[in-house]
Amino acid sequence: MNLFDLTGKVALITGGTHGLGMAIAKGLAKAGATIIINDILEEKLKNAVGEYAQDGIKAHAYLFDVTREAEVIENLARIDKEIGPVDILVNNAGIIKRVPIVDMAVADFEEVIRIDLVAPFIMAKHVAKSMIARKGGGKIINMCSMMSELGRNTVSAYAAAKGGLKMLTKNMATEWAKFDIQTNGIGPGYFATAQTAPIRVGGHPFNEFIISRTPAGRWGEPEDLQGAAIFLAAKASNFVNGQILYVDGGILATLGKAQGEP
Ligand code: NAP
Ligand code: GCO
Repeated sequence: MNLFDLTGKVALITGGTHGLGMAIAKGLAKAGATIIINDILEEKLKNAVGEYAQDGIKAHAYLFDVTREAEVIENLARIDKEIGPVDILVNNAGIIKRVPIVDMAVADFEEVIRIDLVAPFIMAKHVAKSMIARKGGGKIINMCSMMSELGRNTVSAYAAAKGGLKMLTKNMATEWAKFDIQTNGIGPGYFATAQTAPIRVGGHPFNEFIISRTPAGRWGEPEDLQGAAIFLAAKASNFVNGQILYVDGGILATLGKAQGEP
């Protein structure tokens, strides 16, 4: 249905060299978008372009750090010239550090905030500026998290960033909706990627905890996010603003079940 057709649209997915970003980029490509990815490591970009090509997708790769505003401005200008203006921005790049608050170095806390909250601000600020100037509207999708709503031991910096990103999403929506720019978030539950591998594989007890805490009874697979991403990137969501669409297998819907409960 053309409500979900992205043909002719240019989509920039930050950190789209693997994990959720790559799955989202492949989904947007399937819907017709031209795909642009970025990363901070040349090698990862090169490998990713090859992986996209195996799926018949031409991924345009740009090497820059989303936390450095000068690099963002320079590369957005290059993208404009070489590919075309960005119609869809997915603020996907992110890190996590799992350290109890009392043991966490301030520098580590600040690094997580910089990449997971300040960088989406920098990226969206400059993409929206261009969208407003072109009077063509656009779509901005911020990768939120269960930690936009819930706390968990050892992820204070990440939760502060993702909670902030939820509210930043609402503010972006407030300021930019009048320019026909829809800003929303996707809130994944627990997904099987490199980021969660340390708490999921090798018999880690958190694996069973998540399976029991998730009504769907499993970890998310990156492809589970493609439908939500296409919806929020397409005409179908033109009157949706400032919403966080949780794709979590039901985690946020339930208190969970007691030991031994069916
Ligand atoms: P991931 O496997 O760790 O991938 C994160 C990506 O961001 C990597 O490609 C990484 O590049 C890139 N990146 C990090 N810092 C960057 C920077 N300064 N500039 C440019 N790129 C940078 O994470 P994921 O699991 O796919 O998650 C993707 C997003 O979804 C993150 O925002 C994460 O917080 C969020 N999320 C994940 C889950 C989950 O369960 N996995 C759930 C909810 C939300 P390098 O590999 O080169 O460092
Ligand atoms: C953690 C996980 C989570 C997931 C995700 C959940 O340590 O709790 O890494 O933070 O990445 O954000 O939605």
